[in-house]
Amino acid sequence: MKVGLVGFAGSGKTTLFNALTGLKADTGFGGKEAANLGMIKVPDARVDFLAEIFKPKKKTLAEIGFVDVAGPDAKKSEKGLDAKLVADMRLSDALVHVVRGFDNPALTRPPDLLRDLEEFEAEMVFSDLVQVESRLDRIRKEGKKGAEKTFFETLAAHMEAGNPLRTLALSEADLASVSGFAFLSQKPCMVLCSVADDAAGRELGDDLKAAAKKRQLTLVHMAGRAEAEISELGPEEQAAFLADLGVTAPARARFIAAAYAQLELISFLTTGEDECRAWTIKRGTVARRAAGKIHSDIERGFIRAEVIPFADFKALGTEAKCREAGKLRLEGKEYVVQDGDIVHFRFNV
Ligand SMILES: Nc1nc2c(ncn2[C@@H]2O[C@H](COP(=O)(O)OP(=O)(O)O)[C@@H](O)[C@H]2O)c(=O)[nH]1
Ligand SMILES: [Mg+2]
Repeated sequence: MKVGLVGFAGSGKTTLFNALTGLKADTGFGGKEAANLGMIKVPDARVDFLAEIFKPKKKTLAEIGFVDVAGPDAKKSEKGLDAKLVADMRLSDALVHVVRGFDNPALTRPPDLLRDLEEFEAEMVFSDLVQVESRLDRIRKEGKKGAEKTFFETLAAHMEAGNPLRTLALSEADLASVSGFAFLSQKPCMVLCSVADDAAGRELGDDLKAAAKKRQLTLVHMAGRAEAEISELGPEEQAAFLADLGVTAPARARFIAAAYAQLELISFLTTGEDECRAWTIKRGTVARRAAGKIHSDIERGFIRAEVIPFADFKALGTEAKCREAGKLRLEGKEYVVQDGDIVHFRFNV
């Protein structure tokens, strides 16, 4: 899972990247071209519980990988999706769009969450529209008629009206047929408002909420710079400073909760003497694909999955008792894995 942090230059992306990952990448405009890469571990009490019981050599939490995509130089323009930026964004599984609500002295425009949200979302839609138009040009040149032309015309019309592709209901087959484009406005996305310290504990405006809802985007807001500083402190100090800001949990915890919901992520679990581990998958993933998260051999040689829901395991305490109580199920390759499933894959290579 790779999440791209995107947004206009100077919107506070790298500062948030630091707050979320605990790293210390350079902020401000250094003319830096390379993207920052980092991971956040997803705290999971279920993994802790399993590790208590199995006493494995290793306990491994799920991770979300972050790419702080290097934005264009602010002096060239305050916005702009150059080719490299778009290419980086297309490689992300999901996007977190950072919008600026704090005053940045390096920029001429005053902060405006709604304006930035609408403008940058429009840029992403535009970049997709250019791709669709170029496909349509080719279809027209080749004199083709029929379903393909109609389909791409539908996409174009939707975007010309200013709508992201994510709000267009498409069939599974249609989605698969355009997956190669890696459309930006179709990616799972949430909007992270980086706000001034005194706004951290306040509700966001209704106009902003409406603009997000129209685009099927979740909004999260946090005081990026303060959170980045707080993330460097010890646990007790953190709690005191967070209370001052008017928030109850650190940025990372709030972010993970929102990201799992908006990006439709769940975790399944594996246990053993070597390792107890959580694996992140998209909701709706079938057992065979989930097995591929662990190893491609397990996906290829998939025979079946032995599944115990975590709640049952927690209540009964051992695998043997779960088996006796009929809580261990055998599932086939098309089984849709559920959040908290403890899965043991049977496979042959
Ligand atoms: N006041 C304030 N300044 C911030 C905040 N977040 C970032 N900044 C400052 O804004 C500038 C740009 O931030 P940066 O994270 O580098 O933005 P990026 O270009 O999107 O990566 C830096 O000087 C930061 O110190 C914030 O929450 N509040
Ligand atoms: Mg940056």
